[in-house]
Amino acid sequence: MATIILGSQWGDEGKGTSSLATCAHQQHDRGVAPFPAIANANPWCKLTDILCPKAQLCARAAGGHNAGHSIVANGVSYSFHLLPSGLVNPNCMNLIGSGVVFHVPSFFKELAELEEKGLTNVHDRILVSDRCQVNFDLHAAVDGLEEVELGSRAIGTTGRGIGPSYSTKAARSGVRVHEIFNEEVFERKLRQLASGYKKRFGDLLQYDVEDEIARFKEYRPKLAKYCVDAVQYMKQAQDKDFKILIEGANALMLDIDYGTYPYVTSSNTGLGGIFTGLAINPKKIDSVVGVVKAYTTRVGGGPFKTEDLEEAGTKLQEIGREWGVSTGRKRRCGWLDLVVLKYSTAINHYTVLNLTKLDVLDTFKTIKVAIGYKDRESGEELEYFPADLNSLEDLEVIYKEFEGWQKPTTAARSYYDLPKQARAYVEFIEEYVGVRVAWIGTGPKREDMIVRT
Ligand code: 2SA
Ligand code: GDP
Ligand code: MG
Repeated sequence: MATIILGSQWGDEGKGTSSLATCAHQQHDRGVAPFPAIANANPWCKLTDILCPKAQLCARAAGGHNAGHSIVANGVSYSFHLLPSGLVNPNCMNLIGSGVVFHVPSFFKELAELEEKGLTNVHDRILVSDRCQVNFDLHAAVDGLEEVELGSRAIGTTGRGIGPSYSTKAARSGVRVHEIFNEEVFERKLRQLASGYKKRFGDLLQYDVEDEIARFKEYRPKLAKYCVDAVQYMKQAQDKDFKILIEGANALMLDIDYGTYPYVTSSNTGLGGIFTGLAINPKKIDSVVGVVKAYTTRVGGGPFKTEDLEEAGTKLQEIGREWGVSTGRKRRCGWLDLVVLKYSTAINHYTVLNLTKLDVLDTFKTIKVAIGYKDRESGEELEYFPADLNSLEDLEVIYKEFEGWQKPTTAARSYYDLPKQARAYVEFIEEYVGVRVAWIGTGPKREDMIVRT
């Protein structure tokens, strides 16, 4: 069976932490190749037996090394960008699915960093689909130039070449991972791609295709052992009824079709992207976990109706330590927007919610939540998120105010340890969106997660 973990807002909701929770320790079928058999012992996963499927495989479906998941496990802080965060669990196999844009240097760099931090066997527990598109350094160079071209309308990308990689994929001029191993085809296609961009940007493009080709001569022999036919691999995993955890990257409001276009990333970050990026059987999905931050953050440009540019926003940014995991950029902060969450739920069909970072609200006297938008002129109220971003400008936010609990919540271990005002907040959210909040994050550590039974 499979559990899908998806970001419900603009990202950085704590999906990595949520994934870790679902990667509970388990003892699986010894010797079922190609899944390694590893003894079970995962001290940080004490709560997870209650609720979570015990993942044997953690898979990513879309995005690239623009994602950033921070996880604190056993007192060590890990950062994941391109790799699935299931690598933290020594029992878990990990797969980079076909919908991911794959940056080879980042792959090796991230593996080395995780090894340095003490994670074991990482090279034996990671596989990459040979159908992934290759994200070249060329794409990053183009990403930067496209942002400059946009001027004041820049997206605020991570600069990781994500947009250009998906563009070349859609234009059918991209290079796939399996093509890396056909040197002649690989070099011809990369030179062609570079010359196309050279025509467009001229000398502005600071990029040497022969350098990148030379770097791939080194990567090629090292990379082969990680590449698999992910369709066959997923089929085998599902036939054997393995417990699969699918880790979403970015979040619904950054989805290329459903997000705040054009201020989005270039993949389908919602439920749809899981099916195109991984050959998962819909009948095997037993839950879709929507991860919801107790307030809202966004990195980069684009609309954000509940953004608070005053004291509250600054306080959320500081207490929540809201900095990008990949780029270190400050995240914009504001109140929870239930219009966004309801919209996100209508697309991703969450079966359960994980509310995170409730503790960040601990010291607020009053907490605001958006429950609707109102047209400034006509007074007409709107409960759904509109497609036209221009129309958003004419809308003002209708807030509901909650009394703050002004007590620490991090020590709470059960739902009824939470102050009653915090419970009222949680219950309002679940009532508004009609989905149960089953987990509540009250701190960055694994154990700071209340499981509601
Ligand atoms: P891109 O680089 O083309 O995907 O950027 C397009 C938009 O998507 C946003 N985006 C993100 N937003 C939040 N978190 C992301 N991951 C990192 C993190 C970000 C970081 O976890 O902190 O380190 O800055 C992420 N990745 C992409 C991006 O800000 C653009 O608005
Ligand atoms: P992701 O991209 O959704 O995986 O989220 P990020 O890792 O980019 O950002 C979430 C940050 O919040 C990380 O630094 C986590 O360690 C931290 N975090 C996760 N859950 C909680 C929580 O419940 N409380 C607090 N204070 N921090 C949390
Ligand atoms: Mg993140």
